[in-house]
Amino acid sequence: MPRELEELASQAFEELDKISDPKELETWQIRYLGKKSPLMQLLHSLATLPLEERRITGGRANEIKKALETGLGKRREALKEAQIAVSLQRESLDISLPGQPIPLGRLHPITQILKEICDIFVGMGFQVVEGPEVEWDYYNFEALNIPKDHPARDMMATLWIDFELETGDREMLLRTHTSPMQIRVMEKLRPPIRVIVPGRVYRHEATDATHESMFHQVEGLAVDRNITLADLKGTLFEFARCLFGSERQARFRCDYFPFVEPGVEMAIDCIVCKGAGCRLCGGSGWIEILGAGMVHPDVLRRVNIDPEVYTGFAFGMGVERIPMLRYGIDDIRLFYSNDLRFLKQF
Ligand code: 2NL
Repeated sequence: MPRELEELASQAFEELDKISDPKELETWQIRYLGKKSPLMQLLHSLATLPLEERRITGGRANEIKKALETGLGKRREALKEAQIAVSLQRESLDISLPGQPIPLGRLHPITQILKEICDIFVGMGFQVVEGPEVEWDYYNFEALNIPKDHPARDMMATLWIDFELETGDREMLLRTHTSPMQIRVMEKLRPPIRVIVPGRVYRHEATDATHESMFHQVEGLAVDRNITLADLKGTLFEFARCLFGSERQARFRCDYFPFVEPGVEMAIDCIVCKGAGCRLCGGSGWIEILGAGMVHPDVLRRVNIDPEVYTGFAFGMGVERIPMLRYGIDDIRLFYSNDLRFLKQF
């Protein structure tokens, strides 16, 4: 019996050493330490043995049982540790790896400059209003002293909406400037009025480096008692210095727009050569940035504002030109061709 016992023990230890899986370990435990295992059967039947044999066999069997139990415990521990090591390895996170960059959106450069312009005038007490891009001939032309046969209509090549009255006249268009909204404001509100109108405008023109069929304008209007050309000059000079730098000089010259009298054009000293003359300013030292004037009395009368009591100044500027000057952009079409390599620079 003791020899069989020893063989059983050495077989059990040999198998135990090869076990690498908890399920196998369970099977092993049932086989060698379970109720029906030879070792346990033997321990149960000890009472039937003669005293001397019982002592020797029993003592050895109990030793082996203890040794197997210890071996089992160690193996179980080892397997558990190996499993933890594997899962730690699998779930390990390299926190030194660079993260996935989240692409950030940004405002279009024209949106940015529109906001900058509007903010300057808001700081001087103007209110921002926006209006429809599809307009009536009346608001875009007639109300602004531009009747059907007026040559100014040729200057603003118009995109007409395909819609005719019984008279054959086309009456709807894409606005060629944002002035129609100022007419709407003067129809609704009574002075004092101070509004600024940013927005898209449209022209029926071939596209090139300095012309787009859609571009942006900001126009402004102030109507009150005692408004003079000095208010116009002061307001617009202050605007130019906010936008282009406090050292800017401004020059006002006569110009003609049908809806103002007198009309002026404002230029600033060239932001590149500071007036000396260069390629940007065409050698003149001056850059024209906007048109303006005192609102024509006929325009005021048409919206029921008495020109004997109230006067006003108005101005308008193209928006795309400003970042073009500021950043040296030589083609207006870059703003609207959706090339991220260009747009991401702003
Ligand atoms: C330019 C010049 C100008 C106005 C716009 C205006 C509007 C009303 C009445 C009188 Cl409702 N005037 N706007 C006046 C002078 C010039 O724009 O070169 N724009 C790009």
